Amino acid sequence: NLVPVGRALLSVSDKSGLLDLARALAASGVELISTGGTAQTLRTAGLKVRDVAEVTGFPEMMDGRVKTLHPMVHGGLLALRDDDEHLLAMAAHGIEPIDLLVVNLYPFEATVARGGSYADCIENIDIGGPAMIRAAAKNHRFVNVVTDPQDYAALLAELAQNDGATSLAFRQKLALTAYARTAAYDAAVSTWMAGALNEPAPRRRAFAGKLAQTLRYGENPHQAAAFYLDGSNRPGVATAKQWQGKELSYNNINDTDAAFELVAEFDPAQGPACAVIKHANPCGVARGATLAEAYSRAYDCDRTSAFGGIVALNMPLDGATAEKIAEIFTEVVIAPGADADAMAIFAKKKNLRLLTTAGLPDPRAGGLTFRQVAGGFLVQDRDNGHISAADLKVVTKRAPTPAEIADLLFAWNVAKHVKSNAIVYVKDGATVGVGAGQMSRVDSTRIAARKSEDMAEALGLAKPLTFGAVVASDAFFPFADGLLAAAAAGATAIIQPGGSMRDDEVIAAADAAGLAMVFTGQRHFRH
Ligand code: 93A
Repeated sequence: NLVPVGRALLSVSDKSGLLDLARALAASGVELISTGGTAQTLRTAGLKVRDVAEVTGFPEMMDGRVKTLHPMVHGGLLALRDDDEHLLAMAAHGIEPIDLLVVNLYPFEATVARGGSYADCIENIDIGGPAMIRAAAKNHRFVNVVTDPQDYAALLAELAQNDGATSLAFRQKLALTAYARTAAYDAAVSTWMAGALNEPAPRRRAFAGKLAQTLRYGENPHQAAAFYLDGSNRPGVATAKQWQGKELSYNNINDTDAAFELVAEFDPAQGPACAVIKHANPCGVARGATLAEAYSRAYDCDRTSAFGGIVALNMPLDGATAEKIAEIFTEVVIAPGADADAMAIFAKKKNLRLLTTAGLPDPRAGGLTFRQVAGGFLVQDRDNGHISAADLKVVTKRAPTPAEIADLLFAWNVAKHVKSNAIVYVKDGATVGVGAGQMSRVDSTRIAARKSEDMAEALGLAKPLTFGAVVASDAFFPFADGLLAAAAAGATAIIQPGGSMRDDEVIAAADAAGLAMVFTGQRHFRH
């Protein structure tokens, strides 16, 4: 199954690594054929190359839209070298076999990313490239196809090892990569068109990502896993720079994402904020006068759970905050930057992973989220819902005070990022109890209060901090019991969507307990 490489067609938009590859191929006697720009680059470097126009007998035309779309090219890629009829057809038409195709496509994704116009994006949809890639990949029994400059070295190593030939196993791997590339390319076109035409995002779409890295394992060690990029370039764990520490695990990536998306809800223009995450749920979120104080207050919500947690900051990490974080075992810290002091402090903590990003994600941005079910997957718009003070409807006799309103909105923003049923107690811009992921809302309410009791005991406080706190509930209270549990824990005000059949009963219970309650009219389930 070793097939020698005698002729190569090179047609690349990204010309990085091209010359080294072409030189090595030419040195081992491989004949080079190329399209306009690629041929010019090769010639300028002194390499001998045949123009594809000479092979096809047609000039490149229509602004390059038609250069390689020709039987002389596609016949050379698709012909079966062990089929008499194919060989006769090649002979009859003077078609020469092409054994190696090196193509990377017009930079469609990059054109979209830099905000190219509609016409610009359309012009950057490569047609001839994918056609050749798919042809060569189909004929991998004989043909090699390389679509990524990162694979040039592996190709040269394979050729060197086999005296100028490649193995079937190698060509099969190349073909698999090639089809992943053309599928991702067309998915990017479909995604862009859905946006350009304002088509409701989840409909009529193909989805694909680009492999960023294979992971050691998935959620558990017996599960293989990998990390894919969706090409959106959104600031976050996918595009962050890792400065130190071991490679991120599957769970680290998931939790780091949860942490950063949550902290991004807190506008840095209004001061520092910090979120500490465990198992994708926050165990503490706080604002502070300084970043270090925000971290300490977040940590104080649930010190037990914060151990081995993931910390996200809404501002660049500074030395004082780094020192505080370094006091306990922390898996990952993510922030929109880090100063030299912070870097020096973390450098001594080799296992701590530090990630920095170019900025914060926009919590109001659109986008899609995915969830798998057996036999399919669910697609929906991101939950980018947002509430401000003006949207709140006071439903109780007592209206919340301005301080309560600030905390209610804070709690609401946190609840959006807590697995349902979510109950979040907040006091003075810091969570003091979080109840997550329970099947009954009243259980979440009790768990949050109990955590606060535990912290009060640990901190030597007379009373749990839920006394005088406000509470957010991600969805309505179906009965008064959850609200009564919050009142029993000492809560003074409540924020919730409203809309229960028993709203009247719940409102009456709030009035009877002297609570202020506001409805948002918007729900934040998160499963
Ligand atoms: O416009 S195309 O879709 N029509 C073609 O026939 C064609 N053949 C190759 N674009 C085509 N290509 C692409 O041109 C390749 O995929 C590659 O990205 C690019 C290389 O052009 P040049 O060598 O002129 O820089």
